Amino acid sequence: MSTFWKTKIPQIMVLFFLLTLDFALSSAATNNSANDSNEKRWAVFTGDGHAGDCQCQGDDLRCVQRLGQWDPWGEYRCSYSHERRHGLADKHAPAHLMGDHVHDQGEWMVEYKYMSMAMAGNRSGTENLSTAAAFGFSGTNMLVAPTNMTMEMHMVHVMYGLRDNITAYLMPTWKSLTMDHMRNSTFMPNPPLAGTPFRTHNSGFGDLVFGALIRLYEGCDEELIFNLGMSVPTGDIDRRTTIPTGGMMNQEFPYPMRLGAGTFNARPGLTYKVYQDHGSFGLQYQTDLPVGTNSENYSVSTEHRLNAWYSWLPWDNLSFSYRVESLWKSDYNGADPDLPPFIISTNRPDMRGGEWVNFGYGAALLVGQGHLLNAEFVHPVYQSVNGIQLANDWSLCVSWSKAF
Ligand SMILES: [Cu+2]
Repeated sequence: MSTFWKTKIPQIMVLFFLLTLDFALSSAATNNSANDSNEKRWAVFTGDGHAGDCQCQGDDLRCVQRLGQWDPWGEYRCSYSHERRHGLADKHAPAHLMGDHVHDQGEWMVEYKYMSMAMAGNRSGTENLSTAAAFGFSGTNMLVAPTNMTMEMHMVHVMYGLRDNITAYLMPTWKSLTMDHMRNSTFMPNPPLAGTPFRTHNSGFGDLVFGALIRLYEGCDEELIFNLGMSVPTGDIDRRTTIPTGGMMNQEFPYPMRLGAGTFNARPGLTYKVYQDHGSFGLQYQTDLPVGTNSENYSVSTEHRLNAWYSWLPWDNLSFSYRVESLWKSDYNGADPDLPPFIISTNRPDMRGGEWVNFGYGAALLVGQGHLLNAEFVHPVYQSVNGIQLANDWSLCVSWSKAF
């Protein structure tokens, strides 16, 4: 078997596990609701003691109202109406994702999202390395090795329904990047600093993300949404710092400390969601593809993300999600001539790519008049990086949103 497929095995197994789990949960729920499960699925349930749970509207076969009481397993919830879905806590995908839902014509949504991602320690392939071992590794980190990094992002996400099936969105981003380093004991530019740590920081506007979400298909309890997304290079890639050399030299920030891609990126994606009586299930394929080369003669990683998640909805206003993500990133193309590759590994365009499998645990809460609070914690369970890079440790995303 080729090494390509060998490295894909954990991802494929995990996705298969999640699909199996979802079908098991969904068939268990169908069995629980016993009588008329067929009718219920197609939303013409008018039945028995729970008859008041649903009212159906003419021929469109969608439940528009649930008059039920406390219903911890959601067995009698009607999940088919998109109007109805707006009142449920799992109406959005887990917090780290976007492009998963559309709005009705004329409806606005405003969201504030905060993400913090931590990277800790050096890694090559699937092996962790000490800082001592990172110095000089593969002809880089000769002067300095990175040790930790934090990437914070503040995002304002505005959506507007142009048509019932077409929603436009705009998302300006603000980035705050912090990296810790250790100077090699043979550090030359400013010898008194040899063997000492230092921290660099860079913050400002990142790239501006916008696009349109086009619902290609809507069934009674499922929908398929295409994301015609892109980004424009509003993030600065030319900033400089004198901190590494203690003021001796003014150098450009290395690749991961830059605020944007420097290129226009295409960000097409596809999301499929299934609404069940007790929750919802989603699959998403999302890309980030730089177009051409930026002013510094390189282009950032092409990214492919495959996500599967399940949101369990024990109550209308509270849901819990479990998510699996497979992420593939290429190395950078080209190279910025201002970044000497031997100094530090973050100056190496051929040490940017890799493969990650992440698990995410989320919760969403609807409070007041439709305020949705969404939070998710993510950690990697598998990561294989090209060359030597900092290892991902964890990521947290929280958001507030409201549609009106
Ligand atoms: Cu929205």
